[in-house]
Amino acid sequence: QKDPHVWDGRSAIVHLFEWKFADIADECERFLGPKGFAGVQVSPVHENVIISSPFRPWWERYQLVSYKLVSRSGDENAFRDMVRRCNNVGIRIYVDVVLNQMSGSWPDAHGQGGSTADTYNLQYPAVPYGPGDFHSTCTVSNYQDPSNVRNCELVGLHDLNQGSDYVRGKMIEYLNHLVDCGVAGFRVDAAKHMWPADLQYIYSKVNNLNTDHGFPSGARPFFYQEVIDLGGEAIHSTEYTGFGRVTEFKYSRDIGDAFRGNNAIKWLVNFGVGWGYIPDGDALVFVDNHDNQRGHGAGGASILTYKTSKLYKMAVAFMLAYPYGYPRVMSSFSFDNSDQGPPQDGNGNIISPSINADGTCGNGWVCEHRWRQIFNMVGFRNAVAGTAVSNWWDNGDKQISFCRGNKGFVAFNDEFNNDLKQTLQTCLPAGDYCDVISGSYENGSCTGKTVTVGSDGKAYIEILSSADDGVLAIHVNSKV
Ligand code: QV4
Ligand code: CA
Repeated sequence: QKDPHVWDGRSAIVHLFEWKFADIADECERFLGPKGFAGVQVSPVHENVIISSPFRPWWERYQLVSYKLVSRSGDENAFRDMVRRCNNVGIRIYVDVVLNQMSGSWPDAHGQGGSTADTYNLQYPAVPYGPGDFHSTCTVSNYQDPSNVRNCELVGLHDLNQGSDYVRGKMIEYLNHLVDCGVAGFRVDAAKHMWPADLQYIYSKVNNLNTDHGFPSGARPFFYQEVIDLGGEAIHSTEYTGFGRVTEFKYSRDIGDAFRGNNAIKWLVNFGVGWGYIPDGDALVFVDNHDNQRGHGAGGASILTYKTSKLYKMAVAFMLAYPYGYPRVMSSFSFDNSDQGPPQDGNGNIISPSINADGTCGNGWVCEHRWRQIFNMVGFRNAVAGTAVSNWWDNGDKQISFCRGNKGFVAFNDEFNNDLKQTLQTCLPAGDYCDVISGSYENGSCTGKTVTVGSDGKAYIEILSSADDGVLAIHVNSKV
């Protein structure tokens, strides 16, 4: 259950954080499919408590009232329509599922679908769950004690007992409902706060993927689990890698530190397992996620986000160029404070992104996935699939380059005051190539810099420290 079941030649997913289903369906057809993305992680799809103070924060979606498919992103019909339209153009859907808990305690709790709950007395009639389905109301406070982490409440969120047959049964039913809709898999929220054996049991009972949506018969759903393991705690990622992938948070922290200049990027030569991370095939990797881009979760000041755009684009380009883990690109809405919900009107309806003439987003949406330097590197990753890193070069500090077989070449200048001006081995066949960072290769011509590779595979590479971007990337599909 570590295989994302993507179309051939595709290899990166994007988290369309808080997007509405109808907008995701459009985005699959008009952008993600044509650009070669492999899938979308959608925000939680179950019915959540509507929170009005603070006004409709993004995090209300992690507080459940029921497993009905109704939220600010849309209802079940909209969800089913999105999954079908995305699958048709080669974009898989992965749902963020919350199995650890229901909601915290809120007066007069109700959801988008009209379900209500008496959260103080652990009554969730729309599932139904009652007091006997929960752990005690102790607080998660000691990360050296696995029982405390797993059997107590995370920030006051009422903690379900996944050891109970009834509770597991409800979760399996929920996941099967989503499989029936045509999803390819799941991000499992707060997996660290559940016992590995309980999760393994639940995953094993989920149906094979729906063959009506183009999955081969016998395909098992993909599970990637949110386990924050930066070391120093009692619970380890490896407790979960036997039955699914795990989010590698060390990667997110360390790639931020590297491109921020705290740790010279020459050390990225053995990034991944060489840095003590979980095995390649077990890892789901990212530069930032919806939590740590706003100071929640893990990573603190190391994390790069859209707000530090030049370094961010370099880190994302490295993630997509370097073969370790399965990459997830973050796509955000812009925010000033960490509670702020997505662009919304006074009634709490989410406002759709608008698309500008240059392809970027408006209406408060950042859409990092529509930044040329990012989506073109998704194309790079697809072009170099199956090749290894070779001909690593560095200047002993913060300038590096490497080849991916004879299919792609990438260089980075992370020095704030020094230009990169070098003749480097690119490993590509002789010819002229379009740098897909400074421009795009479109209809046979290049809108950016052109790099000339000689018959010895070498090319003169220049990245000025004053340039908009600190990366240069060429590949077999960008030959002019
Ligand atoms: C408040 C107080 C608590 C108090 C509680 C009860 O802070 O001390 O006990 O009231 O009175 C929101 C509020 C939070 C509030 C809580 C309960 O921010 O202040 O507690 O609701 O009502 C997201 C947000 C949380 C948010 C939660 C639920 O990040 O701030 O809490 O949604 O709405 C750890 C975990 C890891 C987790 C990470 C953030 O190991 O699993 O923290 N990451 C995932 C998700 C994340 C989500 C959750 C888990 C919970 O990625 O987005 O939390 O589902 O590292
Ligand atoms: Ca728990």
